[in-house]
Amino acid sequence: MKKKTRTLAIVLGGGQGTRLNPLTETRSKPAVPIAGKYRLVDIPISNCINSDINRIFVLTQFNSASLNQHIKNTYTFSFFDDSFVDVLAAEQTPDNKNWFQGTADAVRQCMQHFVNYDFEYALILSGDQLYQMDFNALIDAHEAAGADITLATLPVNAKDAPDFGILKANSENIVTEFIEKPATELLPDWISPVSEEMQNEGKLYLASMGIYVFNRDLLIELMNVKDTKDFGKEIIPQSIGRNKVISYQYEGYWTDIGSIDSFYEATLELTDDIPKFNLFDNSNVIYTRPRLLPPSKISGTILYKAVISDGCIIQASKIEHSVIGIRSRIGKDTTIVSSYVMGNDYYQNLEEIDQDHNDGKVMGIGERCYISTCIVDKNCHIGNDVTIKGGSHLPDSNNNLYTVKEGIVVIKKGAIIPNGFVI
Ligand code: ADQ
Ligand code: ADP
Repeated sequence: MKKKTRTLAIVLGGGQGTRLNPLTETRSKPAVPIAGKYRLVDIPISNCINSDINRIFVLTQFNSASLNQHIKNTYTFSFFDDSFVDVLAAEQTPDNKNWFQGTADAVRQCMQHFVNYDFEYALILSGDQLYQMDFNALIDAHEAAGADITLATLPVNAKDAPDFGILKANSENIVTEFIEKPATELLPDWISPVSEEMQNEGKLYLASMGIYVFNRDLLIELMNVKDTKDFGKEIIPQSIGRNKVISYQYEGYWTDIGSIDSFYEATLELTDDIPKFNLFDNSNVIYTRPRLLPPSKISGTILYKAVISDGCIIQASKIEHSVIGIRSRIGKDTTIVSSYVMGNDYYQNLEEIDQDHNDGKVMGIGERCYISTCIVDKNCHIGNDVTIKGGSHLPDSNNNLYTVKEGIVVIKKGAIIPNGFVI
């Protein structure tokens, strides 16, 4: 089969998305804005496109206007091409009243759509990971090994291991044992022979990245067994020994961004001089919606380790170690430190700004504010003289304006924070 048609990609776009709340309170997880101008779903889709895999389904628990709009306006292929990116949302049917019960159940419920396509391998991807990977190398390895299932894997340390599926493989990379999210006290039994470099970094455990290649017929067979819900908890461990399951060890940068703190950390790492996730890589472009925004206009601002997206109007005094999203407006004498400001979906016109100015609620961030360790969701109206100081001194909390998780303050989408407000 031609390389182009041998693979069908399935992106697991998210369960309830509770770990990313409140960012997923009003939108589906794949639509969460990342790195100033992208959406989470752009990462796995871009990796597919960069690997010449152009038939992609995104499975999501609930549909949102912004997800559909984003996919429709971004991934339009030629009329003569069979490429597509399609969103499949959990749907209630006469036989099925349930939402997706887990990752395998999501694939099972959508299997009727997949089997209409010609493919040899199904590439199953997570929707909440930041990485740049050549999936063709993964599929070539799967093919060369004559595998039934291949898991992408990478070495992790003892602190991270309990969050992952951990496996052991023999000298031919055949997976011999697998345990989903082992308790810390079980870890001594799960040490793998890893390279000297990984040993020096304390990364002694081989983790599943939640990226799977399945042979078509096997996937159809496994999905016919109705009582399995999850790949990590059931399908993968049950396949060891029964099917040829291979480990494909990945060496590059990869991180999970499924929780507020990992999302925040991975976003701010983009401000490093040489970030591990490279947005400036010619051969690994991250695609997103072309918005034709004007260049950003910045006046009187000291910028230090700042990533500024298109279409911003910034008069702040200082922006440090922060990512500023599209169409952001930031007023005079404001300081922003270690924060991600997602930006706005549209511009207010001058009359609206004048009106809102009198009410102290212009969309964007006002004057003389101090904002640190914070994620500001889209379309927020942050007044003048507002102080938001996130940090470990703040206990976890939630109200209609903001949430605090592990010291990170998340201002909810569209929140109106009045003049002089202090967090
Ligand atoms: P987790 O990431 O904890 O572990 P899970 O919560 O099942 O597993 O999520 C995997 C992906 O599927 C995520 O992108 C998630 O958003 C999505 N997803 C979850 N439930 C879904 C649903 N009902 N419908 C649609 N999408 C859904 C998994 C593996 C581990 C592995 C880690 C690596 O189980 O073995 O180590 O991924 O991150
Ligand atoms: P998100 O997932 O980021 O919360 P939305 O569902 O709010 O996104 O949709 C965002 C899109 O809606 C943007 O692309 C923007 O073009 C459009 N949009 C939202 N609000 C407005 C508005 N008041 N005026 C014009 N366009 C808007």
